[in-house]
Amino acid sequence: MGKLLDLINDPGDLKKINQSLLPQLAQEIRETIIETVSKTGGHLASSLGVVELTIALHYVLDTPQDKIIWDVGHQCYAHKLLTGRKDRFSTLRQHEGISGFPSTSESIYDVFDTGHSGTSISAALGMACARDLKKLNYKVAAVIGDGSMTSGIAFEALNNAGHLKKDLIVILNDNEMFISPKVGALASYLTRIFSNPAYTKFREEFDGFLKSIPKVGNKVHNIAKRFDENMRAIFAPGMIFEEMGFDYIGPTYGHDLNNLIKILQNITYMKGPVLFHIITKKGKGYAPAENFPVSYHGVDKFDIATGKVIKIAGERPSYTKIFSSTITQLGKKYNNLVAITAAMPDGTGLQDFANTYPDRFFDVGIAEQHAVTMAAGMCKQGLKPVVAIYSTFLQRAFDQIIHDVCIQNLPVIFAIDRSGIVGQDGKTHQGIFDISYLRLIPNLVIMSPKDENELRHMLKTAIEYNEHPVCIRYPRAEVLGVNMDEELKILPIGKSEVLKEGKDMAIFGFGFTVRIAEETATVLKEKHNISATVINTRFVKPLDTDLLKKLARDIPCFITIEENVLSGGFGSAIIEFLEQENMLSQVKIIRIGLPDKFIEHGHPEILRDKYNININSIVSRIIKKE
Ligand SMILES: Cc1ncc(C[n+]2csc(CCOP(=O)(O)OP(=O)(O)O)c2C)c(N)n1
Repeated sequence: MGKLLDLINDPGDLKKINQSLLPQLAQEIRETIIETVSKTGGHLASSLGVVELTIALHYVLDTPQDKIIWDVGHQCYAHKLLTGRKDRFSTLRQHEGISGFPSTSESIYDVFDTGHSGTSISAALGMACARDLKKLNYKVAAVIGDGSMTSGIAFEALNNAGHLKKDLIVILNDNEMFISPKVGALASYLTRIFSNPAYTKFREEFDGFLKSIPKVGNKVHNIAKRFDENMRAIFAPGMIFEEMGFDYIGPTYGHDLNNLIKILQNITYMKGPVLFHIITKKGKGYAPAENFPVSYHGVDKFDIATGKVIKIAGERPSYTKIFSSTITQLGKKYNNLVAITAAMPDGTGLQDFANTYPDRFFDVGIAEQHAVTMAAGMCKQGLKPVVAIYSTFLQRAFDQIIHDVCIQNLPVIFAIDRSGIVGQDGKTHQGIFDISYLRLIPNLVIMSPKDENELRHMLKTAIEYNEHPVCIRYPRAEVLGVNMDEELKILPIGKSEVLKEGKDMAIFGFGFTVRIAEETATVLKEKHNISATVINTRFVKPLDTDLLKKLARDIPCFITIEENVLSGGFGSAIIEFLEQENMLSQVKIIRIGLPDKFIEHGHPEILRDKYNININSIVSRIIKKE
């Protein structure tokens, strides 16, 4: 027999398939996802966990008129396969291929762009409000994981939705995992609900009752609801969602297609906001992902038979790894050093610190805003907090950085990983705005290391420095493989390092781009006999103003290279300074950086080539003096 998936070009085709065959379709979808991700890398475990849910939703709802919003969106692979993208699925996350996240520019079935946790309920509620005001008639469903439900914005949306009473379906996909094992009181609460045997038995019976109800309108549902409310009062403690104004259905096993379809069909007849709580297995159907969901949350290319990630020979460790070993080492000497992560102990490299100093490690859930303000509180009372958050997710905490840390000038340390181009995760994940959004904040010190050795010195410097909050920005990249100093040094704040002297131009790199600056200078010398001074800028704030003034007097042309948008970036900082000193007219400035647009997904080297952050294009721009 041919494949069922071959018959499906859109959800209309899915509806033509006999319900009894849907488990086979689920199997085919799983195989396709595993096969593809083994070649492209991607978010495997989360996508495998929602295959049945995805089929059931498209089977029951009438998409794209009805709207499904995937929270984070990393679990959307089955959705992509069912909505016209199976032929391009092999291009997943590749440059000019399909995105690894829902993308409204890619398909009418992707109704909202997502990538950051917790936005789905707000967006869904907004669509429900628009529907009602425009007197239209469609259903809106938000699919949100138990991890993303810990985001502040998700609570804000639940609170508002319970009050507005719009028809809205929220599906809580509870796999008891975030990227790492679940944390927080809400997660424990959800576990209590479904691990209470009396309640579980009651729920099974109630689910059976609910799915046996024919589609006859509200009357039976009202009876069912009253019955449910009474029983719930006996069996379920708290009922947080009911108290917030939702009808709560569940917990239901999320891999039984018939059950899911029947319950979803009935939910579509319910009025007001409904929260459908399903229990799924992260990585479902692929043993390595089921057994090691953390490693298979986001995975590189792997061998399907063994589950082993295919390592590139000679690969060096990442900057994250160096940050990890250094903070763990420094934790020994500084016993007021504490580390905070927003649900990413592995991604940020804090897991070793957590294992070594469990009392001084805090995983706050997907709650970047809270992480920053909590760090401010800790700092105020004499601790030295390091908040490790990826550049893109720190955007969430912009106000907390200003209002809670910088106004009070608290010496919190921000370890900002994955700054610059991150690659395959694309526009929602690029770390290309942080120089701009941080540089404008008074009191903040912003530094970036030229290599892994300097990263270690910067961490030590930041810990010893108590005058201002400090940001250390480093890339998602393997390290350069330089020699490591035995002794960690304290670097002078606001001082750059001149790596090479030349008279024709000054090339400034910041962090990752210092290497590019050095290599550009070498090519300029060898091929064009241009001699360049090369500067490891180290600090974008405060700038090394003495050095800048001296260079502006002696050298006619400055080149700045950054992996950040040009608007508000580090080249702009230099222009602003020279303008303030009335020196701008003395220097020709060429800024290399990213344009005023969102940068798509693709391998970082492809993106660097496309956006001209590579040696050849920089050299040719310099020669043309553009
Ligand atoms: C604001 C924000 N912080 C961090 C992340 C990184 N992140 C991606 S998925 C994820 C865990 C999500 O857990 P859950 O919602 O339970 O989904 P699951 O992967 O378990 O299906 C995290 C922390 C993010 N996408 N957005």
